[in-house]
Amino acid sequence: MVGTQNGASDGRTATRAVALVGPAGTGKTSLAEALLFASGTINRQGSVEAGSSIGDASPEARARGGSTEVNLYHFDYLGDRFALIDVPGGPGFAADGLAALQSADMALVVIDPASERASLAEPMLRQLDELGVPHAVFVNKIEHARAGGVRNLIAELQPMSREPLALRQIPIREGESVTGYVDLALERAYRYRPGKESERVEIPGELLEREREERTHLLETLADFDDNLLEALLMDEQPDQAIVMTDLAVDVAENKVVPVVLGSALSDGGVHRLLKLLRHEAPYPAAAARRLGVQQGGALHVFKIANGGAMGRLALGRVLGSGLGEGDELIVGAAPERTGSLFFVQGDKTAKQQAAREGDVVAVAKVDAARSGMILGRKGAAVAEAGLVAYPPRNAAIAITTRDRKDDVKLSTALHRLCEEDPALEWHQDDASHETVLRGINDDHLGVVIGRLQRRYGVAVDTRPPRIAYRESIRKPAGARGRHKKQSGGHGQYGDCVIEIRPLGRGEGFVFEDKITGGAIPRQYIPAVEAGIKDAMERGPLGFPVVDVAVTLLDGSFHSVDSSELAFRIAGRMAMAEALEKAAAYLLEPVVKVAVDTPAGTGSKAGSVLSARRGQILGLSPHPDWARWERVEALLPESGLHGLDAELRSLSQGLASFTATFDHLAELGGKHADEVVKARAGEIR
Ligand SMILES: Nc1nc2c(ncn2[C@@H]2O[C@H](COP(=O)(O)OP(=O)(O)OP(=O)(O)O)[C@@H](O)[C@H]2O)c(=O)[nH]1
Ligand SMILES: [Mg+2]
Repeated sequence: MVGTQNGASDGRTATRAVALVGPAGTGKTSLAEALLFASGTINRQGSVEAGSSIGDASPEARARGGSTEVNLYHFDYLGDRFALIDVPGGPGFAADGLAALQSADMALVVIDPASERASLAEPMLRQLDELGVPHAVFVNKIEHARAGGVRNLIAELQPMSREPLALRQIPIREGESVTGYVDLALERAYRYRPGKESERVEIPGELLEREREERTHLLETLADFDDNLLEALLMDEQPDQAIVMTDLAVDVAENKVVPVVLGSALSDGGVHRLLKLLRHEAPYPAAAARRLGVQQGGALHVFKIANGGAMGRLALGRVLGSGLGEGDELIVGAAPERTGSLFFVQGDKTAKQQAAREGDVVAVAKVDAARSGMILGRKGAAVAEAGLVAYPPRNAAIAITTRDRKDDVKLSTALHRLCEEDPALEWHQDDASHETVLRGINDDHLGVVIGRLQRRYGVAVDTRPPRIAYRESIRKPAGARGRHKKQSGGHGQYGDCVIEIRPLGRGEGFVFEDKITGGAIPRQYIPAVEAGIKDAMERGPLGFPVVDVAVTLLDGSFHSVDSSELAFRIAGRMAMAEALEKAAAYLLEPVVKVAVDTPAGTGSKAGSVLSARRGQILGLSPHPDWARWERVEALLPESGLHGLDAELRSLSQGLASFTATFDHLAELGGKHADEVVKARAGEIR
């Protein structure tokens, strides 16, 4: 049933959207596949590893064996409809679909059971708290959990969450592996059956005590928000099952507790249980609509623009507040636009729909002005931007050149489209180096983007590290004369100037002083001399732009017929080039300030990496906001950023990230400088 046009429906028929989030490789795409299978939506469970999953269908994702972009799915379960938003966990790809979190009704943070990897989940737990999105933790790959592992895991996770974690299940072990679980709310035990719903079994005798202890803990957590339950516990009464279930649903919806459940996406462990949890506990979209400030009349929250599919440009978004039909009017920016075709997305398949119901996640054609992050209102409803999610910094850059110059226009169109759909990507034409520079989160990210560029748009490109903005300055004053004189045929050329140059303080730039007296150079030619001087400064003796120099124009001469602006410009350039040669030029390199965030215990290793890259460590301290993290700050030559991301991640289970901002220019001498100058000479030749 489609919600009414003039307001939200009662909500119970609305589709609920669940985001699967969490670290790379924990099994989100596998879990989506398992949910589709367990709900009867597909009759064969594909696998990421075998390349047969519904999600990760793009060649880039298949090649990588992990998600490179958000996957969307939908399914019905016992008459309820759900949309799944499977957000990649790989650091280079996690920005894709992040915006979708804002309108999701619930997020499942999928993690693996090893407690030493728990801190990988911290950034996401923090972000969900920040956004106020109700969430649960799904501990996947539970068959691999070590004895006592779940207990340790909870202890590690709790400090990372603003809300109390509520362990809902405890594992049943047989030998080395976990074969089932005890549900603490229902007080029932289940044994996993691969490919099927679990079967009910007796609670194993040796687990009874642990079950009682953990159940008490769960009830106490719930009692913090329910006085009646608290009273029952104080009176030593067994609370009614219905009360416990209602409390759980309410507390999750209000983001007061974070349930933790266990399972295995590959062997269907706990997946039916998870479906039931979603059915009973996932909030309806009215709450998300309120969170985003969607007014009466409904709206579409656009979380991504997709250009890659057969249908051309599509706005992916969530329908809030009411249903949406093809041809409905949406306010995009200030102007109304009619929606084109509507599609449901299942992995890489799109199916055309006449109408979407409240809560659906849809792909909409023709809303050309829509951008990721916009909330498109209906019938004059307020239009807003959803507050921006925090995208990771762009720490990798490459310079791109087309193999065939004829492809240059195609390249810029393609880059425009790629950046439109991927907000973590940015490209620009660098004025100084005349390079097309693409910036992304890390090398992994850029590698996938280059693959996409070639596959989708057929543009073959070469890539290399972008040039570093080296500069040069001078150590001592010098003087020179520039005289340009040419007598060829009729009109000659004559320009002549004498200058003196001296070093300025760092950051003072360029100063030009005119001390010409008695008309040695006529007024109208003086700007031309200055222009010539600036020409020469574009490439100093070492091959780089010259900074922090004062130039004084002292003297000169002119010819009443042959002098011209051009002649004086050439004279100015000659004088400056010669003066710079004499002034002991030296190299300056850009230095950035970096802040590396890394899990506790890896900070000093990160510091060594920075030192080895000529970094100067400013400090190592606990992270200001995150419980088990450290922050290392340092000044680092910009050249040291190349490959830094990969090196830091390799020492931190892929987790360290950093920000870098330009700080200052610093003198570079010795063999490093020689190498830079030599490489530059090679380029100029
Ligand atoms: N043993 C075991 N392996 C699993 C389970 N779930 C997923 N895997 C494996 O873990 C690997 C990663 O699974 P994915 O589903 O691609 O993980 P993901 O979380 O989507 O990863 P990203 O998209 O990179 O963030 C694959 O090789 C899966 O086969 C599970 O329950 N048990
Ligand atoms: Mg995935």
